[in-house]
Amino acid sequence: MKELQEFTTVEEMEADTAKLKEIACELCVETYEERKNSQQPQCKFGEDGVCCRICSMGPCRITPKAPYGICGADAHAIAGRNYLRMAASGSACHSDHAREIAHILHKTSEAGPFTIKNPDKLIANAREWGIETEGRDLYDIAHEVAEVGLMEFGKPFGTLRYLSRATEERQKVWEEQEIAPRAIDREVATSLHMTNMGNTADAAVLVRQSLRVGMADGWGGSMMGTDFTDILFGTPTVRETVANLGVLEENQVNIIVHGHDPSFSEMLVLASESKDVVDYAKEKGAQGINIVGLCCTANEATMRHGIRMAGNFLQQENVLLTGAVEMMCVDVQCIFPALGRLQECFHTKFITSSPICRIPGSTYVEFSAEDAEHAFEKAKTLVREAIDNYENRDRAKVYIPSHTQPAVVGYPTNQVIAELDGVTNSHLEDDPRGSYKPAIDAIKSGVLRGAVAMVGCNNPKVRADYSHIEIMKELIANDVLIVASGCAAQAAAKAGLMRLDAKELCGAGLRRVCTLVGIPPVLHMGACVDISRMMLLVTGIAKDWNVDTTQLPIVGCAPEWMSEKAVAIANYVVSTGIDVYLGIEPQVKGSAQMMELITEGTREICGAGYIINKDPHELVQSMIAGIERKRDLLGI
Ligand code: NFS
Ligand code: SF4
Repeated sequence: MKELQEFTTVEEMEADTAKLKEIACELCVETYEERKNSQQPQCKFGEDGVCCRICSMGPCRITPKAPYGICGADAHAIAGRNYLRMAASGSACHSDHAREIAHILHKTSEAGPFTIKNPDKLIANAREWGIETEGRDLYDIAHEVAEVGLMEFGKPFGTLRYLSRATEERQKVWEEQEIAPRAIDREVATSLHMTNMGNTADAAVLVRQSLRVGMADGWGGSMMGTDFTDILFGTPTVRETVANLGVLEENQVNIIVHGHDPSFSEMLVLASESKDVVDYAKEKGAQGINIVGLCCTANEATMRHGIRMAGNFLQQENVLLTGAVEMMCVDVQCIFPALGRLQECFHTKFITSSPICRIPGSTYVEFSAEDAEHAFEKAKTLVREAIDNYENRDRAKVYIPSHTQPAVVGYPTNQVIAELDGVTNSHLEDDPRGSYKPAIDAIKSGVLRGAVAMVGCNNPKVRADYSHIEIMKELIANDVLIVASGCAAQAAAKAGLMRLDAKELCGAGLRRVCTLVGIPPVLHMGACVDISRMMLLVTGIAKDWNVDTTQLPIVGCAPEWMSEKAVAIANYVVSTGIDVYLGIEPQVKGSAQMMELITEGTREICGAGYIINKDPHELVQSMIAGIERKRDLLGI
């Protein structure tokens, strides 16, 4: 019998990081750990959310002795405004990314380089929006869908189109509670307006707007980003890949794609596959071209091409420290400016590509929708430059940690359902989406206790990946199925939890489901924008069950979050009626009212809120208790 491959532990990953840090020390460069130490103690006012610098009378800081800012704003107003600004910025990030994708969709043509890979999804989206499809050229339809999508950002009247995908009950809640988002940009602008000096000082109102601007992301920008990306580059399907730093190759040209917007990385992947480029690499003495990913660009590329994943957020410096990277290509978001300095210690070329993300120390090669026609040629030139750079690699500086784990990835909503449908093979011919019934039956019978969406980042405030992995292991041991995205998904992949044989770590029920269906217990659903897929998955289950999303034994968890995007996400997940378990405290602690509003107050608006606990073991216990409570209420 084949022996079970070991799972990779957090300690082993930490040992790899320590070894790479030694290299950094020898080279006299710092990493995030030194910078974190040099920031200690971190500002308590900032940590508690009670520092205000939104006008030049300030900065004002709230203390017992100074309970009001110069204008009279109290801790609740200040913490509330800061919190809403985080949500608005997060929403802007995902949505602006989606806008760029929409512009790319608008630039598609038969001749390429950007084409339509999923015409069925395009047609479905067009029909949903009442766009004529009969007898029309595919690309005409695509351009109109893109235009209608782009109007969602700034339309003067009405609420977002995608809201109609939710359950009737949800739509009613959003309408009645006045959190149904209007145009995406409007919610972002309104949030900035409300938090400007001399505007809203009522924390409850600020929290309500946080929900609304979050919704503009999850049921607006992110959902569009995901849909349009599928139309352009294909809906992901199940495929095998490998994760962790060991995916870097000693004898190949290593190119890293890092960031979020997949249109740049798609071109690089295609360019690296063209025969003349591959031949050129061989001519230059390399065995091949190895494109690997970091952060959400890795998730996008792995789900569509099986591109291997070098790691998640806190591994970005590690990747460069291996000394084996010819080129690091980044697009937008979650990119350490530190990379600009770090690459100077190596032969690595650091390429920035977006006007949104310009970093000193990088070479800027713009990739944008305006210049879509030349994207492929530009990508080819870059790959050739990376190949030219291969001979400059200083072998004495190279250290590639050996850890890798195989992973099965690529479970968008319909794939999850189609796979779970395999439990009873009740898949109906005339229902292309597959039936949610087997999934519902598995939950009803208790074979599955419920599901958790594991999402979010790494944060140096806690051990990298420790909370993710501990929580996931405990959940699957308790028969809770996991869908994962973003850096949480990569933590799972690096640990081995996306292997089919990870079912050995599961409780009897989940193990049976995994065996019958042939899925790993942690399902990779993609990048953070793909959390919108999770919303649709939960909605589909709720509709077939004839309940509202808030009643399901399903929760969200971001144990190591750090980004403003996570605040936007948490707000739309809560708006969808799903509790969110956080391992890092939101920066509002200086206001008891804000703490109460985000943990309890939102329950009166949309039936869900945050549960915050810095101890991952306690967090997972409260999550399981929360799932069981929902089951009791459903009488199952
Ligand atoms: Ni999500 Fe993706 Fe990672 Fe966090 Fe950053 S990569 S959009 S924000 S750090 S999970
Ligand atoms: Fe101070 Fe008020 Fe200005 Fe904020 S808005 S900096 S609390 S004066």
